[in-house]
Formats: sequence, C-alpha cells, structure tokens
Amino acid sequence: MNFKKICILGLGYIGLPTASTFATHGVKVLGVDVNSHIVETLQHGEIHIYEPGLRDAVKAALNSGNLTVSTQAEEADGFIIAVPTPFHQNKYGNFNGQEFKLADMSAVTSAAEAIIPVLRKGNLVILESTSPPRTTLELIAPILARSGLQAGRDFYLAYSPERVLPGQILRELIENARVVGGVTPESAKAGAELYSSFVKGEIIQTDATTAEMVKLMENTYRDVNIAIANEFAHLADKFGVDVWEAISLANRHPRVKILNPGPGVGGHCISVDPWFFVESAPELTPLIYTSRKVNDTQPQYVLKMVQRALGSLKGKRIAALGLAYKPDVDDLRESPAVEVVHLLQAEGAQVKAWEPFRPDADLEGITMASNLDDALKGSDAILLLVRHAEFTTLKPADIASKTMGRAAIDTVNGWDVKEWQGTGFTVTRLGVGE
Ligand code: SAJ
Repeated sequence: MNFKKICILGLGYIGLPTASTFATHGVKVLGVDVNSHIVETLQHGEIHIYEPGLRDAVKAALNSGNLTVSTQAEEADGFIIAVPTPFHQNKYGNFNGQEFKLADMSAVTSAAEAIIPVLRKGNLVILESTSPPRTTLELIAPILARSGLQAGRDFYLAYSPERVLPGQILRELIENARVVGGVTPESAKAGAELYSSFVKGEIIQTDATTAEMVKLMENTYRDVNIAIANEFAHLADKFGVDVWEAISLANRHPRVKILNPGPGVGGHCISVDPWFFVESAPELTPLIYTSRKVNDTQPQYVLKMVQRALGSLKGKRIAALGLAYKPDVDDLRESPAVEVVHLLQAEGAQVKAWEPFRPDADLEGITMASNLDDALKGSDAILLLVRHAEFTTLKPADIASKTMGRAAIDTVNGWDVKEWQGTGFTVTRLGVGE
C-alpha cells in the first residue's frame, strides 16, 4: 500500500512522537487532537509535554511541511488512534466482593467515531491505545461499520501496541520490535507496511486479539514482578535485611532478574493495564489482582516507614523530593509519590514538594516548592520519592547547610547511606530492616 497521508488521532505521549516520526520520514501527517489548546500550542511550535528530544523532533516535522495539526480528522490513506485509555474514577467492577477498576474507553470510542465521516474504501485504521482484549473486533469494527464499510472487507483494520518507554520514546519508536495484529492477514500486512516507513526493529504480523493480549501481558508481567520486589522489601524489613543487597545478590543467579521495590507503581500504563485483564476475566486473574493491590498499597507502606522514622507526623515539616511517577520524566499521572504526600498530610505533616520537572504543577492540596532550597527551608526531614538523576547526586553536606533537619528517608535506594550518616543524618531506607 502507498501511504501518502495519514491522520493520527490523539497528540499525547504516543501520538505526538509517532506523528513527528512519520513526518520526518516523509509521510504527510495530520495530527488531530480534540483539545484546541494542544493544537494551538503545536501550531506555535511549542509542545505541551516533556520528553527528551521531542521538541526538536516536532519542530523538524513542522518545518518539513509534512506535519500539520487540527482539531478535525480529514480524509487520509491511514488512521492511527493513539488516545488515552484511563480507568473510570468513580466506577468499579466487583467479583466475589473484590473491587476492580474499569477501563474508560470513551476517548477511543470518540476517536473511532471521528473517523466514520472520512473513512474511504481501501483505508487502513490502526488502534494503538492499550485496550481490553477483543476491543478491535468488538468495539472499533462495529463503530466503523456505521460508515457503511466493513472492516477486513472494505478497509483494513489492525491493532498495534506501542511499547516505548517514557524518557526514551523517540529512540524506541524506531528501534523496538513492533507487533501488528490485523482483523485479517491483509490488514496486518497493510499495518506492517505503514510502520515500515520508520521502524527499524522487526515488524511481526499476527491477529488483532493476540496483539492486544501481547501488550497487556508485557505490562502485567512487569507489574507482577514489581509487586514481588515490593513484597520482598516488606519481608527484608521484618527480618532485618537490606533488600537492595539481597536483590543484587539474588540477581547473580543466571535466571533471576528481580526488579526494584519503591513507593509504588505509577504512570498511565503499568498501574492501569493489568486491570484490563481483571475486568475482562476476574475469575481467571487472582494473581494479577493481588499484584495490583500490593503495588497500589505501597504508598501506605511508605507512610508507615516515615512514621517509624519521625514518630507522630503532626506538625512535622517534610521536604518531599520528586512527584513524577518515575525518574527523569515530568509525568505525574497515577504517581505514587503524589499519593504519599497526600497520606503524610492526612496524618498532620506539613509537606513541601519539589519536582524539578514540573515546578509549577497544580495539584489539589499539595504545596509546591519553587526550588530545592525552598523545600528544605525549616524542614525536619527530607524524603526521597523519585530517583531523578539530580536527586541521587545531591551532596548531604550541601543539604545539611540548608536545613537543621537531620532525618533522611530514602524510598528508592537513591542515596549512599554511609555518606549521609557521615554528615550527621539519620537515614531510613525502604526495605531495610533493623
Ligand atoms: N517501577 C518500580 N520498580 C521497577 C521498575 C519500575 O517500582 O523496578 C515503577 C516506576 O517507578 C513507575 C512504574 O513502575 O512508577 C512504571 O514504570 P516503568 O518504567 O516500569 O514503565 P512505564 O509505565 O514508564 O512504561 C511501560 C513500559 N512497559 C514495560 O516495560 C513492559 C513501556 O515499554 C510501555 O510502552 C509503557 O509501559 C506503555 O506505554 O504501556
């Protein structure tokens, strides 16, 4: 197939890098977003999210003339849906008394509906948004059938998961292997042809539901493995062991690769996607469900740890370092660090949060520091919540000169305990028992 022009619906963390990468590889792209503010920002050559290299990539794409942006879809040879699939905030499923979260597919539904009036015979439609199994067949195909055209007969329809790691999106988009699952083999082939315009990794063709499962399996596998790391941290705490040392020793075994414990699992992927399996088959997913619960309650474990270090939190002033869901990104979605701050405050602590990637973040009930010094001023304790590179290189002597507080609490193994103790700090670390 020859793809002269494609339309990408959703200009977020996946859609925007994908649009600019297609454009810089010679494909005409119309990037579409329902948020007019995002479209205007891009039209002025600015971007609304932080991802290393993205600003330059978008600029190059716009300057090439291949990327244009709009709030409206137009006729094209191919369409890619890359909108978010969060879960409902106030709606839950229930299985044997166990509550589970439910996917909110409204953005995917709206994006598919926006394609109906511009869909033509011979087009290709690809869903990239992470979705519960069978979404392509049972949600997207029927919506698009309202155009009078049938998926697999009149147009090609496929599911292709993105697998890029925030922080490395532009490189991984090109280098990672890509799975393309079609509702027919011809649909998979058409999808593979489209991605071959820039993907250097292997492009593997399969069916749509397999591709949907592949995506969910990848992130669920990671979630379950982080859950066991968190549980090991609880055990190490109980038995007077340093979990970080124990993990590094266990990982010397040739077939063991334990991940890192921490304050919990955040972001819009790993903390969300396993729920799509649970929702689709709660009777078959007790392990996945329990792992989600372990990771979701990890912020409460951090609260207990802080209480152990500081006693009652009433009136205690805490400098919280990092609010992002993981190191060196600006994304605060589902961030366990944010939840930890809320929990500390509920116990009476006065928390000032410093997030260098989002200093102006506007989070209900959270006081943001304007810089590190501001966070430290008058603090009783310094709490490390995210392993941002600039936090791991902090010098305890420098910190000591800016605050009288001498309690350092590390939830991510970011600090050299001896160095901090040597400067007079009492150090409490997640997963390190006494
Ligand atoms: N985390 C830990 N311990 C670890 C690793 C991560 O607690 O050892 C936490 C992080 O701090 C963060 C969360 O887990 O809060 C998720 O971070 P992550 O780096 O594991 O993953 P994401 O959500 O940024 O990106 C994942 C990736 N999937 C896998 O690695 C299987 C990425 O490739 C996917 O494209 C992305 O989800 C997605 O969009 O689905």
